[in-house]
Amino acid sequence: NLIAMDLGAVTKQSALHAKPSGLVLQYGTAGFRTKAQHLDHVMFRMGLLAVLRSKQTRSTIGVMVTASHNPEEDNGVKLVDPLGEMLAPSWEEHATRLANAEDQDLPGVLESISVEEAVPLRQDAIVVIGRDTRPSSEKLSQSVRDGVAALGGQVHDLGLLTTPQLHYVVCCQNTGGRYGKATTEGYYQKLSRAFLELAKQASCGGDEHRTIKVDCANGVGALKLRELEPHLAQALSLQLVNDGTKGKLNHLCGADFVKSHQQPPQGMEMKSSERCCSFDGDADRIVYYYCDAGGRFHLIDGDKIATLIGTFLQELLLEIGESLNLGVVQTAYANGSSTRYLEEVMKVPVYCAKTGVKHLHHKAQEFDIGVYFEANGHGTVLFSTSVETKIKQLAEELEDEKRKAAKILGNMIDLFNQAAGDAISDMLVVEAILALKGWTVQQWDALYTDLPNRQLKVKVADRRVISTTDAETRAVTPPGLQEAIDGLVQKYRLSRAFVRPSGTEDVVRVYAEADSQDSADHLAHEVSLAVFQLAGGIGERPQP
Ligand code: G16
Repeated sequence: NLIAMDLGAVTKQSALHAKPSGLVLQYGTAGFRTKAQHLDHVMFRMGLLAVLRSKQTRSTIGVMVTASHNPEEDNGVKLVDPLGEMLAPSWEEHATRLANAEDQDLPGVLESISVEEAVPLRQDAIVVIGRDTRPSSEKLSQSVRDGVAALGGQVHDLGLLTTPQLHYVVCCQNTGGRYGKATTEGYYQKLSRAFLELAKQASCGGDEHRTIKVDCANGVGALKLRELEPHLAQALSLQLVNDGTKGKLNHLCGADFVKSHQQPPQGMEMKSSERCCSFDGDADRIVYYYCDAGGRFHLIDGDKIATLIGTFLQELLLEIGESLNLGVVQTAYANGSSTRYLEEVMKVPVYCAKTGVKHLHHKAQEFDIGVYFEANGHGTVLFSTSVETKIKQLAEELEDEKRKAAKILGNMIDLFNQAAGDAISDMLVVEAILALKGWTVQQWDALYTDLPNRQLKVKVADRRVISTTDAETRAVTPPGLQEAIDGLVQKYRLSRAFVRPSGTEDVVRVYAEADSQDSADHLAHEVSLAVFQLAGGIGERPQP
């Protein structure tokens, strides 16, 4: 029978991708991530799993080989579900089980997943693969291909790709082209067409040639921006920094570095008030920043991107005369000032989800228009199908100013990558909004003032000793940790702090905010010490 034949091929192939014994990995915030040399068997097995998922959903499934913001030596893999979303949670469990099975148990685990999920084994399977620019990625994506082939699946290897491009392609592939053409060329065409329309609408009052400096984290974003640029017909010029020609991926550059260190990336020369932005290693995150006349660095993070977008969409809806239900989803890392601004000034409902776009995306789907962004710059906007249809219809039916606003909104809908947070798409969205509003980067920044904050990492023997509740804002274990944090927070004004185990790095993350930078720094340090003492810190004690 078919399954017996397949499993024979799997066992033979799997011997070439043996699992280091004793290694245990978890499907974390964004798939598996660890040192690249430990991932060969995981890649092969995710190829196998993608075939089962593809058969079960009768759809194309994506596999992305990347460790995104992690150091160059790391790598990782995540699966992309039929509509371009992150893998369903029950399949994350299968992924973990499969990745950790000892070699001899692999056929048994595959069989039990197939039975549990009622996978129609005779169904064809198609898997699309993408990878980032890490030195280890090419070989690891070959291991994914081997896994897909071992179970008789068909592979489309798209090679170097940004993560959001893979999500886009998978979504297009499974929606019969309604979302766009399922190629990178189709992606550039869709985004640039919408952007050029918006640029035209913005330039009615003057010259709208814009330039932006982009730190590409020495990653795949640089290659893809170079492919996109000719499509932008000079409505936007891109000056690429850290384009991968010399520096190391994510090293002293990229969105994660800029956000967590609150300083510009290496190699970025900023003239006063110039708009600059940073992508991360696989171009799914973006943060903006600029220097003022006094040389002070100002970070504009995901919260402020969400606020700009939310404000603009609200204004458009008002002009069109449509009251739709617009909500914003954030995580515990959202700056307190941003949440206050959204709730009190914009008067929109705000929800706090657990870290990981999969959680935010899910919540955002509950709204007509769901804006979701993590403070680290990962996010997008989701429009319900009925809203999309309605707005595009109104753009034909309405007159004058209302029609103009509906057209702008229609193009905005096309400009967002609704399959995933996307640095390229988000950058074009921000550039279009600033042009349409005639805003400078300072005007945008002035929407509200961030509360000073600090993020730190603490090394512990086993970060799983920390468990959390209330969207990760409170620690349940180890005993005494939350009480310690509560006591420390009380010492400072306007303060808040929480800790959580990272799902992408082997660290515990600490976040603190307070009324001054000094207080935020002290609070973060004291909380780090509490983690070190109560959660089994290893190595050097956290230094102030
Ligand atoms: C991934 C996730 C993000 C998350 C980040 C950090 O980003 O996609 O949603 O915020 O990891 O997660 P953690 O704090 O659990 O390590 P990326 O850009 O690395 O894919």
